Amino acid sequence: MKTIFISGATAGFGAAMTARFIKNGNQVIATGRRIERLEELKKLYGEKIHTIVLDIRNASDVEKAIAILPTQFKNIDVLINNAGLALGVDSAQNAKLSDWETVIDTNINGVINCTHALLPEMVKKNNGHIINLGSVAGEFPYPGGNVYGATKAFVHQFTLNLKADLIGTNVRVTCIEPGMCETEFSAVRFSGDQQKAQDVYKGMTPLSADDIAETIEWVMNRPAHVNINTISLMPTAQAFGAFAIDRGRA
Ligand code: NDP
Ligand code: 8X3
Repeated sequence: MKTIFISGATAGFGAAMTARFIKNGNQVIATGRRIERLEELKKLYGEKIHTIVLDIRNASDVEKAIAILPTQFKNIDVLINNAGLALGVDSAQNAKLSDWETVIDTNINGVINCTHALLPEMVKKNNGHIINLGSVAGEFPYPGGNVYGATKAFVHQFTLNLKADLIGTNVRVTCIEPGMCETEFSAVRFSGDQQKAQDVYKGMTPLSADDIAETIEWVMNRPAHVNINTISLMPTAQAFGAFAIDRGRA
């Protein structure tokens, strides 16, 4: 039985992980900003879950929430830095600065806030696993990916740099880097426009949130001497494109 802290358990990957991990005998600290969704999770999972209304962008709120965990949930085995978002697909020259700031604040500051709050205790007890949600967008550029992809490149490199620092301990670190997966991600990216969000997955089979949860469960349950550094996965129906060439102005 593991105690697993999940940022962003109110939707998508986080909700799928919560369901799968509890079903398979673990307990979960589920966090997110939407209180009504957290209340639903509490109703569903009872004593197996501790819910916290938490905006991971706020470092002192993160620290406080961890400091006052109930005894049953204090001994955290796994931190899953899952909460994150993209806003828009505008070209960099047309993007809103406030959107970029929100994405950086969530995908970078949120990850370092949770990591900073939980890592020292993992090192002290010489046991723990930090699993970060990167993206194929952190490796492969695409139009409109600008700051979102850059934050995921941060997550990738931060994971590997943690691994470098953690040599000599039993603390493990992993970056999971999915491609297209149908969750609320696109609805958030398109500011609630459900039609645009659905069109992203039209005519193809995307990954499901449970595909990601199952992969993370596998990573988490490797023997203690095995560290999975990164996993990149995408739908069979997704692939890479050719370079774009500007031929109009020669
Ligand atoms: P969803 O939009 O379905 O879920 C995102 C979760 O993050 C929600 O639970 C949301 O909860 C939480 N969240 C967002 N901002 C904050 C915040 N400031 N503080 C706390 N929680 C927050 O997206 P996915 O499940 O698809 O995405 C999960 C992760 O996977 C993200 O990091 C995303 O970038 C990454 N990813 C997604 C892919 C996809 O195609 N879906 C592919 C590759 C990576 P609430 O709103 O209640 O706070
Ligand atoms: C989300 C996947 O391809 O929309 O990280 O950027 S993608």
